[in-house]
This record gives sequence, C-alpha cells and structure tokens, in this order.
Amino acid sequence: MMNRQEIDQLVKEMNVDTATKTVNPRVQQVVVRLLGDLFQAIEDLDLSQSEVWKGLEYLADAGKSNELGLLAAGLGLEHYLDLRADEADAKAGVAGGTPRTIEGPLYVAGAPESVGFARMDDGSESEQVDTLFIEGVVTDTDGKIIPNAKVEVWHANGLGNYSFFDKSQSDFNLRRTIFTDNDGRYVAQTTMPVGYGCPPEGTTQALLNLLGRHGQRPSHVHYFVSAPGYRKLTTQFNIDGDQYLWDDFAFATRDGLIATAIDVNDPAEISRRGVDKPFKQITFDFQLVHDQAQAPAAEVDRRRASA
Ligand code: MBD
Ligand code: FE
Repeated sequence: MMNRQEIDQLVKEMNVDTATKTVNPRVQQVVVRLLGDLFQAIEDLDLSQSEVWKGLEYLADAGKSNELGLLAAGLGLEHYLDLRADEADAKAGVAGGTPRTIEGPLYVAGAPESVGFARMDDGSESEQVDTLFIEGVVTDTDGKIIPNAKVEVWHANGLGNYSFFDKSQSDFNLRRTIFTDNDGRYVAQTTMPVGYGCPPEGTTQALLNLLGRHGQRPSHVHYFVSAPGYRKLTTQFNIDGDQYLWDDFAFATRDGLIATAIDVNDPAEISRRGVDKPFKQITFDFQLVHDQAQAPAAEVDRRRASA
C-alpha cells in the first residue's frame, strides 16, 4: 500500500518534475490533484488492472456516443455545479430572481427568432399531442418589466425526443428564440412535452442500470433568459402531475420551478387563441437579477450544438 504522501510524490515525479516546456499552472494543478485522487481510490478500493481499463473503456464509449453530457446530468455532476453556483452567488451578495437549474445536454444554438410570439411546433404531432400555450413576463427583481429580453426555449416532443438529436424531427422543431414585447411578455404556441428518457441501449443507461437507477425526466421546458444589464439565467420548469416530478434522474426539479398546466375548454378562449380544440396553458414568469461587478460569471462556457 502506498500512502497519500507517497502517491503525491510519485505523481509529482512523473508529471511535474518531467516538465521541460511552458507549464499551464491551472491544468497542472488540476491534473496532479485528479491523478492523486484516482491513484488513492485505486489503492483504497484495490481496483484490479481490468477494472481500471473497464472504466477508461466506459468513458471512451460514452464519448464516442456523445453521451458525456447526459452522464454529467445523470450522475448529478451538473446539479452539483448549480448548488456551487448558488453558493457562490449568495456569498457575493447576489440574491433573488428566478432560480437556476441545469441546462442539460440538448440545447442547439441558432433557433428561429421572433418578437412577442412564436409557434414552436411544426404541426406534425397536432393529432397526437395536446396544444400548449406558454406565456409570461420577464421583469427585474423589483417587478419592472424588461422589454426585448431574449427568451430561448427548447423542449421535447410527445415521445420525449429533441429535434436535431432526433433526426426524424424537422429542423428546430420545438426550439425558438422569442424577444419579449413592449410589455415584457412572451407567448409560445407549442405541444405538450413528454419527459425524456435516456436511450435504453446507451452508455448512460448502462451505468444507471448497474446503480439500480432509472433514467427518466419529468415533462419540462428549458430556458435561457438574458437581457443587457442582467445576469443570464439558465433554467427550466418541470410540469406538475408528472410521476417523475420529484424523481428526476437529472435532479433539475427545484422549488420555484414547477409549472401547472391548466386545461382550457372555453370555446371563446379556443377561438381567441386561433386553435380548433381545447388546449393546455402554462404561465411562467421570469425575474432577472441586475449585473453586478463582484458577481460570479453567469455564462457557462461549454461546447454546444448549433445548426
Ligand atoms: C434532457 O432533456 C435533459 O433536460 C437533461 C438534463 C438530460 C437529458 C435530457
Ligand atoms: Fe430536457
């Protein structure tokens, strides 16, 4: 058995003392720490060589199938980073506003833009899925409306699948960028999302199976909400009544982020909305926090798809 001091000495001899060119100190610090922690875990758990290779092969497979983002959500790493961001905000005196929750791995940049209103669905599911109107206002934390706020919205179809990743859907189906109107309002006409489930034969679900866990999310809608002078908000609402509301494999459900879908059957309302059947309606408002010099960055730099 090596103790931690011997492990750290070995890591240093192999990866620090061997440097002959410019060092990136942050990368060196992180690599040295993670290698030390890994070697320590191999000692503590007495991992066999085969077990270590299985782990590397798992990560290679997860990367090859583009599931590392899904894995980060499913293992709670993405939610943990949110808890850390909340703590950092609180420490910097940043308070109030709509709570953040995870982005997830399925955002695609470049969605069609409009002002005030967008129809998000391509009509292909109109017969199978309820129509949903989502509307709300964007304000600051004092309730002052924010016109021209950028509201990026994306969600799954009636099978729990997202366009772009699901190539059977049309381009940017259920993905839109809506700028709030002069009253700070956005309205989206779309279809009721169904909760996403991890691909059953995928690498993420394979690991979840070994942990005895499901890979299901409740029905939800994702948002980025931003405006000049305000901190960018990454969030979602999760829809009340879904069996996975508080049993989300990605841990995104939070107090303050639960939406209720109301059934609307009134013929006058149906005609006012310009639709031909009863629909569901969700009101979801956002409060943005003013930028402050000491605040931690709200923008997360990560690789995202764009189309
Ligand atoms: C999703 O739709 C999602 O939002 C997350 C976090 C993970 C997988 C699929
Ligand atoms: Fe999602």
